[in-house]
Amino acid sequence: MRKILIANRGEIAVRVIRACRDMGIATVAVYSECDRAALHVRMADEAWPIGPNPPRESYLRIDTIVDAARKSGADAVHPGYGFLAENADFAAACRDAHLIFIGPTPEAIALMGSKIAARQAAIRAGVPVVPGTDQALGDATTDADVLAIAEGIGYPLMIKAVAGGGGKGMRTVASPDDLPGALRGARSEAASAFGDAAVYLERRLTQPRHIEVQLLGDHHGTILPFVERECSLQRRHQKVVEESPSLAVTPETRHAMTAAAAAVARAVNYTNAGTIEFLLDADGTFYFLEMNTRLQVEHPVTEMVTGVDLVAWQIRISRGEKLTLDPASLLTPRGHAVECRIYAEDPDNGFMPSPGRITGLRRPHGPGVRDDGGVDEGGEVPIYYDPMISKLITWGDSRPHALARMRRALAEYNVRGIKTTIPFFQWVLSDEDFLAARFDTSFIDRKLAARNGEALHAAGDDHQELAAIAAALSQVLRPAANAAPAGMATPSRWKDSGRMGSLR
Ligand code: MV4
Repeated sequence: MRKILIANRGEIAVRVIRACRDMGIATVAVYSECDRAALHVRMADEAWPIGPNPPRESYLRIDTIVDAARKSGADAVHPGYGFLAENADFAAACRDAHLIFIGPTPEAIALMGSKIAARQAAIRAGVPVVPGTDQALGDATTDADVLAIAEGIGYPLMIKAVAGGGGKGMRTVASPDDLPGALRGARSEAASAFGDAAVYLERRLTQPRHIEVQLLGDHHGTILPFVERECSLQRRHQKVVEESPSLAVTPETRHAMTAAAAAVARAVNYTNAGTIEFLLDADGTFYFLEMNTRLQVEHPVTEMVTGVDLVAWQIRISRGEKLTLDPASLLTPRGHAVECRIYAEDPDNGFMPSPGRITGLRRPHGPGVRDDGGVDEGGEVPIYYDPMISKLITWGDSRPHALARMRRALAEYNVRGIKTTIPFFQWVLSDEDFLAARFDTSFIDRKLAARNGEALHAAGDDHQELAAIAAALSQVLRPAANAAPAGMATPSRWKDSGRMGSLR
């Protein structure tokens, strides 16, 4: 494998380019019109235009992207996450064009794309699922049928789209009275979002944690699970903070949950990187939820506690190499890692997108800090795509250590020209329930509701501004005390001065 086309943009395209460079593989970027000068384009060895800004006309164009791969002489395609990453037709189109799709087979993508088929695979593997329907409820199922099925499951329950996932098209139903209306709403939403009106029912767990297990599968029958990620902190079904390991997972639960995840993957002959999502109840019981057949946004926290480069392994697996990782070490976290997804959004204004030019950018560095960014200073955050500008990940030898480093890194982070969710994370990272790891999937909504719209204060920004003003004023007001010694005022003399030398 000599050249890989990355069918994506932003930080994940940059992440994949970095893995390719580490491995001596050439890279091809693709870009829409507004992305022609984007960071991923400038970092790749070559770049091909794929159309206008709307995703449907560029990053979702299977034909154009496969064409770019062929013309550029790429041997393989990495889809990143989002866009075409879980599109079985794209994976098949790559295969048909003799391009290696760096991900699972089209069959595995299609199978797990049906959330009912995924549930059935889990049941076959002997893995617990939330009580619910094991058949899709199509248009032919009447309200009376559904009410009868619901009676057997119990309330509250959830209506979920068979073709959905990630919370899209979900409805909670508290009582039989609400069922017909919710059913109609869920079906029409599913039909317009996924082109498939089929739904299914699940008993709703009230305050579960959202825990997931990363795994890798090679083409020689080996499937290896990794220590879990805790992803309970979500807003509108978007994860905001992730960490590994989870403080809610005991060694016994870890053992059972990772074995269950591997069993589900084995039941569908899964290859490449994938993630099994579970709900974890307060009593320690866990239930299979769904499988994501892609590399996930939050993969770095797993990399930080296991030392494994997941993207590099995706590439090796797709070249036919065997997984030679030590299974036990993947289940034994070294320290603790946490990730904050930095968005170009205004947390004081309902998390409204805040697109525009990044006029100033200081990124955090130092021990235990990793910043997976997708934009540079001077770069634009377009309105057309997900406004995540960076993922900030910190590592420490304990959870408090990782969190202290996250607070340090967030304070160093300085983004000018657009609003970001950094103040929101500073607030979350000062919450005593969060610090004690006392949370579930309702945490963010509850805390935001309790806050009642009170502004999040961007303390870091103000301090920096004040410090700059103070420094300038001290120069103006006390010229004698701060003046350079005589003869050092001209730039040429300054450059050669002994004082400058001592600063080097
Ligand atoms: C659930 C659930 C409770 N009970 N299913 C949301 C994302 C998608 N992957 C599945 N999700 C959930 N499914 C049952 N049977 C809770 C979630 C859930 C959630 C629900 C409401 C608000 C925030 C949430 C965060 C994570 C998971």
